[in-house]
Amino acid sequence: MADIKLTLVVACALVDTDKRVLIAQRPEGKALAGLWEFPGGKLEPGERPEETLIRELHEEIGITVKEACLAPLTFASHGYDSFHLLMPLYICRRWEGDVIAREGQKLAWVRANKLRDYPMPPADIPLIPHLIDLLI
Ligand code: 9L3
Ligand code: MG
Repeated sequence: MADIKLTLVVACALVDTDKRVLIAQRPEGKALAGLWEFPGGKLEPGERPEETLIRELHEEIGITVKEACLAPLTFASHGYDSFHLLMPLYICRRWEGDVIAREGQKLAWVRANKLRDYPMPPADIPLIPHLIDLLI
């Protein structure tokens, strides 16, 4: 089998006190524009997944998260033509600061059993049942 590029991305289910989950719409001009995703992004060289998530959550939605408040929940995996995406999903219920769309993206707080109403990238869709089991 030919070598295939493995891309590591980390994502977070941010859960509020009403058990709603934050999703963000990918902006125009980016890959998968218009689809709704659990916030996160690619690991930079040398980063641990938790460090990536803390950085991305601050960059994208302005919040400060302590590493102890990030708990791993499951993994997503999806094979594209030119790379394989592996994406751990963390859950976070405590953070500091207000959630704000720092990149102009649309944000939505959604109950886990309504997440299927939002078109998502293929890697994110199989994560929904895990969130339903946990939160509904
Ligand atoms: N991706 C999929 N679901 C997510 C995230 C955060 C990312 N919840 C995919 C989209 C891109 C790749 O991972 O193919 C890298 O994401 P970005 O760096 O373009 O945000
Ligand atoms: Mg991102």
